[in-house]
Parts: sequence; structure tokens; C-alpha cells
Amino acid sequence: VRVGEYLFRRLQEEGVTHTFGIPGDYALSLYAAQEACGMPTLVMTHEPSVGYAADVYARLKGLGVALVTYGVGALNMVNATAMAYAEQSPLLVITGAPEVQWQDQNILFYHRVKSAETQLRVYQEVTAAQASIRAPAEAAAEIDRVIGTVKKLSRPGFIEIARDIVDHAIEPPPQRPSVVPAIVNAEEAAGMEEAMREIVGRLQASKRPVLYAGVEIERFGLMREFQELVDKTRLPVATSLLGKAVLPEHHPSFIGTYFGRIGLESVRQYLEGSDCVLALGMLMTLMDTGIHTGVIDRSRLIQVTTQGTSISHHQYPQVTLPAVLRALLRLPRLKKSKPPSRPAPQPVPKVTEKTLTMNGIIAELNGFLTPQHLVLADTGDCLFASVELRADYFIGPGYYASMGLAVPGAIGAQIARPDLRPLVLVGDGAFKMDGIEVATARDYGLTPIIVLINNRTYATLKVSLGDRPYFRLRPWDYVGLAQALGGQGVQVRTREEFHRALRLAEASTDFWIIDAVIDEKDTSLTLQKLGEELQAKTGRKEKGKREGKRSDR
Ligand SMILES: Cc1ncc(C[n+]2csc(CCOP(=O)(O)OP(=O)(O)O)c2C)c(N)n1
Repeated sequence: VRVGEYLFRRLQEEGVTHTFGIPGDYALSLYAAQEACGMPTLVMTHEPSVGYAADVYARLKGLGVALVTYGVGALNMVNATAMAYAEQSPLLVITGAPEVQWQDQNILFYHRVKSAETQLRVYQEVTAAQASIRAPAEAAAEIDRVIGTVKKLSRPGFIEIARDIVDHAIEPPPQRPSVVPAIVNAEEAAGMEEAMREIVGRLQASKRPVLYAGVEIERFGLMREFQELVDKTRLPVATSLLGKAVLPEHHPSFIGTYFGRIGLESVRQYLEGSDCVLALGMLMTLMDTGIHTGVIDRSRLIQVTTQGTSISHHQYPQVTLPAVLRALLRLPRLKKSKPPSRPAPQPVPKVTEKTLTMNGIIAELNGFLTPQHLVLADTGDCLFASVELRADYFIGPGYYASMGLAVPGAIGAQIARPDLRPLVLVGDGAFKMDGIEVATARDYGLTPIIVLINNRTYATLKVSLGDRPYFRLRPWDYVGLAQALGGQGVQVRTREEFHRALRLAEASTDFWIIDAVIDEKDTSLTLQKLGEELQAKTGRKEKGKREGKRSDR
């Protein structure tokens, strides 16, 4: 086989059906090799979008590939890759590189920065494994090593291949690498028995145990096992924003997304009041603790991740998530005779206003979403408001919080899961970054429904600093833009109009932009509470009393 063919065949073995990219000179031999393998690329308008689309595809399929050119392409995608690193997404970045001779002769070729190695060095900071392939003999092993690490750690990897190497014939390794297990399943690990005794003892002694489910459950392919555990134990389940929907949220055991004091009070009370919180696959980022407004008492916390287990204050570094999950599933007597009482299902906010508000949008969506929708929320109030959303599939930048993921991400999502309809929640600020990428959805017959929150401001920043000229956004003609890009658009200003627009979009086979106009001062209750917390912390005087207090809070 040739080097390029080996690479794309390996990716096909791992279940990759498409790549996302923008071709360029140094990457053309890779594009040709890919084409020869029958793998298509979705060509997008800008590399950050390429990274986001491939990241979302990776989150859904276990591996996603961005195929870009040397320097200008790869460097344009650094932030998207950084987010994939922070949020543990198995994204593989593949780029071309100048021919070996050019690299060695120190030629000032185009797209060069300091040296031939610049992009490699930059990517060392944002990926878990890197390979710069300059010799055919090393190609297969290097490709396997990087793919293996990406899958094992669920973090991005980087492969650059000198363009004159791509068509070199190589001997394929005699033994095909078997599909790398997601992580070592260390059931024989030191301390496993002891840890399990302790975990089970605590669960059984507990009066009100609760599962706090995190993103690693999804990233390491453990969702089926986790659901089995939930069904077996009937324990109530809370998730974090980053881990949102690791249990489909229409499941009867789901009690809500925990977000400290900023989130739903019923969920906070249940979790913080529990005498045994079993946190599975939880990273415990600032966002997982409701921006430090939540306190889960360590003495009642069992934390199991792919990096080890801690029970209160002691550690079992070798006892990891898959092993514990499987061991729990094997136990015959974990089932409680009586399911513990759980809080009432997450209440749908009762919103009576006729005009459209952020809370009204969430309430409408909760009445609209089905298990056939995949929600993508961008950074901004839509992410905070999502704490109250009930979705069976949800993707949002719940930790790294870069703007720009949702619209391009919808393209990756619908390619990975053609059976699901993407529904994007995006602020006007984030939309202005890369919302135009929706034109690419049209090119490939994809049909995202984009709910564009038109508040003409950076609301998220306003909660910290108040109204400032540099937070204001001029409204564009988003309906006209949707039509110009080949889709459909509608502007809505009332609950009723929003209700109808969602159904119109649902019935259509076009992409839709629903330009949802809300008041400049309107925010979700979550963002409003975040503002109050921030102001309390910085000692700034609380501006204005909270409006629309609800009994739930
Ligand atoms: C790439 C990137 N640039 C800047 C920021 C800082 N930032 C956080 S929220 C925000 C405003 C978002 O505005 P919009 O999308 O309109 O949503 P809203 O806050 O109004 O809900 C900005 C600029 C960021 N998170 N990511």
C-alpha cells in the first residue's frame, strides 16, 4: 500500500466515513489519496469551522478527522483543536507538509513561519499525540500510534505528512493493529476489590444516594453500560453542563442538570443534600461546580474517572471508570428494594408572557424537542439557559466555552447521525463569527434548524460589567441572509410565532434560521443568577432586583 492509502484505510477501519476540510497545495496528495479510498471531504468555508464540525463528529462517532493544509490551514484551526483537547474530544488533525528536501534545505517556502516545525510545535500544546512523518518506513507505525492515543485518551492528535511521502509504497505492518480499547480495562488493578467493597458499602448504607454523571461516560463509549446501571439501581441521576444528556433527559431517573446555586434549586438541594454522591466520569471543572457556587461535600463524594478513583479523601489511582462501571453491573444485590424518592421531574418553566423571552424559548423547546433532535448550544446565554432544557442529545462547549461551535458543529452532527435533526441555539454574537457556515449545510443537503437569539448584545458579558458600547451588536437581516445562503428564514417576536416557526422548520427539508427577537435586557434565569453571583463576589452592588422569581428557585 501507499502511505496515504494506509492512513485512510485505517480511518475507515475505525468507522470514519467522512472528513472535514479545506484543501491546499501541501495537502493535495492527501486529498487525492483520500479520494482514491472513496472517502469524501465536506469542504467548509473557514478552518475554525472545519475543526468544530470534525470535533462534533468525533464526539458522536468516537473519531473525527479534519484534513487541512500546512501552516495557514492548520494554524487557523488551533483554537478549535484546543477546545477538543480541553473537552476530551477524539479529533484527529491531518495536514500536509512541504517535501522533505525543502524542509531540510531550510527553504523559505510559502506558509512557513519560523521554521518547518512551527505548526508541529504549536500543535504539541493542543494535542495529546503528534507525528511528523518524513520517512515512508516509519509511516504506518506513526499513524497507528497517534490514532491509538486519540482513541485511548479521547483527546486530539496531529499528523503531518511531507507531501512527497504520501504516494510512497510501504509494507503494511504484518499484524493489523487491533482496534485500541478506549482505555485500559484494569479490572485486575491494584485496589480494585477494596475500592468496590467501599463503593458498594457506601451505596448500600446511604439513605439518599445519587449519581452525578459526567462527560467521560459519553467520550469513552460507556453510555449503554451507564444506562444499564441506572435501570438496574434506579438511582436518580444529575448531570453537569458538559456531561449534559449522557443519560437521555427524558429518562425517568433524570433529575436535572446541576449548576450550583445558579442552576435549578431542586437539583442543587438533592445533590448537595445527598449522603452519597457517586460521580462517574466527571471532570469537576469550574462549570461542573456551577462556577464555584456549588459545594459537594468531599466526605460524601465518590469520584470515579478514567484517571482513577477517589473515595472521600483517599485515592485508588488504578481503579478507573470502565472497570468500576462493569463491576457495579455484575453485582447481583445492588438494586434497592424500593427506589429512592426523587425530586419531581425538572419543571418546565411556566411562562405566560406573550412576547418572546429566553425563558419562553426554553419552555417552547421543552414542548417541542423529541428524541430525534440533537441540540447544539453555543457559548452565550443559550448555554446557560440549556441548564433548564430537556434534550436527549446535547452538545455544547460546557467547559472551554469558545464561541462558534454550534453552527458548524451541526454539520458534523448531521453527517455523523443522519437520523437526528440538529437544532442549534446560538446568540447573535456567536452567529456573526461563523454562522455563515450554514451555507455549507445547504451544499450537502443538511437541514439544521437554527434558533438565533437576537438580543443585539453580548448579554453574557453584560452581566459582569453592565451595558457598554462595545457589547452592542447591530442587527443584521438574518432572514434575508438565510435566503441568500439558500435556506429559509423567519423572524419571530412572540411565543406564538416562535411556536409556529419551529413546526414550520420541522416540516421542511431546508435549513432554517429562526430570528428570535428578544428584549436587550432579557436573559435566562440561570444567567441572571450568575450575574448576581458575580456581582456579589466582586462586591459590586446588585443592580436591580431579580424579576420573575419562580417558586422553583
Ligand atoms: C471565541 C470567543 N471569543 C470571545 C469570547 C468571549 N465571550 C464570551 S460570551 C460572549 C458574548 C456572546 O454573545 P452572543 O453570542 O450574542 O450571546 P449572548 O451572550 O448575548 O447570549 C463573548 C464575546 C468567547 N467565549 N469565545
